[in-house]
Amino acid sequence: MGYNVVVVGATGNVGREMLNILAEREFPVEKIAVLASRKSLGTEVSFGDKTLKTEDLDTFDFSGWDMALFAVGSDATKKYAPIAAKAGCVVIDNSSLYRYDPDVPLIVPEVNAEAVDGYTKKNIIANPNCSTAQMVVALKPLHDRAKIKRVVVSTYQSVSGSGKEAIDELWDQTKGMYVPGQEKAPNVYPKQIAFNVIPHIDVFMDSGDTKEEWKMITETKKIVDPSIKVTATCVRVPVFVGHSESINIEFEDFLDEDEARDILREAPGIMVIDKRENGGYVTPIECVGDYATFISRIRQDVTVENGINLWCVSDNLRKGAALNAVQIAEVLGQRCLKKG
Ligand code: 2RA
Repeated sequence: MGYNVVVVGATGNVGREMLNILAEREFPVEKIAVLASRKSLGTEVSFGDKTLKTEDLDTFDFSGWDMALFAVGSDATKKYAPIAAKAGCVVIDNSSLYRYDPDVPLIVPEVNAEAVDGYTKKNIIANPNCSTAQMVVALKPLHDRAKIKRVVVSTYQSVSGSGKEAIDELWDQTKGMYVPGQEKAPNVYPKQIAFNVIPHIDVFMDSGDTKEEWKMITETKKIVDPSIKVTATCVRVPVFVGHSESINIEFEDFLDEDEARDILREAPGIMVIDKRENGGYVTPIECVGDYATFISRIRQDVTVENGINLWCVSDNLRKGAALNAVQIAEVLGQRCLKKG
């Protein structure tokens, strides 16, 4: 006896990865429906060895369906998630719409799986921002051992975080640098992304932070511990898939780098690759398609009493979005929607 699962936004990068991961992890699916907007109606998408035809989100009846993984923007989520939730279908939402709602659990299963139980308030569970997800997987085991006071994070985020158009822009701009007459002006981003980096993701806020930086701060507090002080600088880099982060952590108590490395080695969802030699660390190209949050460059920060620096890399379409959503579905099924 499996679950009746809907994937909303099945033709996008994240929606397709959700289907791939549901199949890879052999999630117990009784029935599956793949939905898209009218413009993508009938598009075929893969689910394991099956090919599914997308149905119309606008007319879909969510009654009788157990859970819906939403991989659409906030506007579509705002319109359709309440319809699904009201029909008794639990929504697992990848947009930012519900993340900050006190009545909606914001979940990274390796960190706060038990908070899934709170889904009943709105029949909605929120998936965190991709750059938050990989960071809190690394922070949680260290916080449990030596209570984190402050985090300073700089991100190096791939263009797939902005969607397919951004991937095409990086490709075309890079090609255009070598082929006269094929230059590609910035469109998705305000400045050229090929051979460049852009210290601006999402919109600017009055504080001078961008919304992406605000998300990392706010979501880390909600998922791990509201007492943790976080400051972030989020940067777009010319990488197709895979977000990287340089994370500086200050603790209440002293934590030795070797003990930190041992803790991370044992922590769920983490792969430590940390050798102080050429190539003894992970780069984004190597994380693509993997489930793990990779940690390298673990070392004492001797400029403060109790500091550690580390390097964190993960596939932003997987742990940063689709994998985390499927893991939430697994926890929801195991904890709350037991079948047969
Ligand atoms: C980005 N985190 O990387 C944002 C949304 N996926 O663009």
